[in-house]
Amino acid sequence: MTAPFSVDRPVLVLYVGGTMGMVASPRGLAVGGNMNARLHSALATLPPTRQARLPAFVVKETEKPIDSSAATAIDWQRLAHTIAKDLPDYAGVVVLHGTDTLAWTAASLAYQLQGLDRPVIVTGAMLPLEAPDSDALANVELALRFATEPRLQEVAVAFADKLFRGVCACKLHSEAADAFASPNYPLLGERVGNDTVLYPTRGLEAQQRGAPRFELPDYAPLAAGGVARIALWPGIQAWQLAAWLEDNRVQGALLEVWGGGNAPEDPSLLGVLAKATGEGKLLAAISQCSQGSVAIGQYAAGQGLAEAGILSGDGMTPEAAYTKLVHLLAQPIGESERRRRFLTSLVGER
Ligand code: ASN
Repeated sequence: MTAPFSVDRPVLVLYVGGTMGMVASPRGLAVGGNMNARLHSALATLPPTRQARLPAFVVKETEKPIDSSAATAIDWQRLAHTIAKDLPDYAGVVVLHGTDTLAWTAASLAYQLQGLDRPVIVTGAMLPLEAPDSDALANVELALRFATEPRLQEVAVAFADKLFRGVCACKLHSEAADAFASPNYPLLGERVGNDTVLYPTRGLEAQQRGAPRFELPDYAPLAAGGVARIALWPGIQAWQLAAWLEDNRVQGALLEVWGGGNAPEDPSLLGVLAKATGEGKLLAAISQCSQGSVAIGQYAAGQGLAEAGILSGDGMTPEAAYTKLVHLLAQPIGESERRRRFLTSLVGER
């Protein structure tokens, strides 16, 4: 990660799985291979002026590309290691990923690859590369163009003509090509006509990139169920929460509470939360609303969460908050440092 940026280097395209590379099978769409040839022949159908604007690229496929619904924290870790190892040889990286958990991977990569000095762009498609009216080609083209943009120094998601901060993106539509959004942060860039436009003042380079400081801890212990995600519902019972939080294997949990940071004022429920934080478990809360933030303690109905030691997740997406808990719990740091870092913006996630 020390080699200086050079536009002379090619872009590394990593296919890890997802619909973009899928082909029909008797059981429905399944992961296909041979992405190098398939991408080159698809890009060759673009008008020559657009082809001329694409950088040279090298395609690599993971040993066993997957449907991203099967991804785990181990896959996030493996991908970050691959990128960290190969990055010095490339101007930037494009990850071709399934859309279902694309935002989770992008958020996790952002924490692992802190201080990036070049672009890592995650993209995918709602339809396979060869399908009629597929969005795949346009997404690859967009990602390749941004992957050689030296002012872009972070993990981003390129999708449907838009470039999002990776740790702020989420999939909001299950069918439309325009499937991704970044509810609490503006676009980092977008396609306007035939041009790709970057808004550099919104990027990490301008805010807090600093020196490369990759953090590549072992996620394996957490991947075995170490962090739970629990959305509250009206009428949730203390015993139900306890079933999750009293298990020794659970080291942290993301709670999805109401509105601006509210939960039932039920002493037994709050008691379960306080017991868990008292045992050193890392518990954080975000809102079930996808836009806006939580400010725990603003309402009386949220005071109990504050008193139980629940960390405020501010305006983080579930993907950003969850992967941050995994990342912090995987590191050999003390509880107070974990809590401090959770409340600090590490890569523009809050
Ligand atoms: N199931 C696919 C995946 O996430 C969905 C897609 O890529 N559009 O791998």
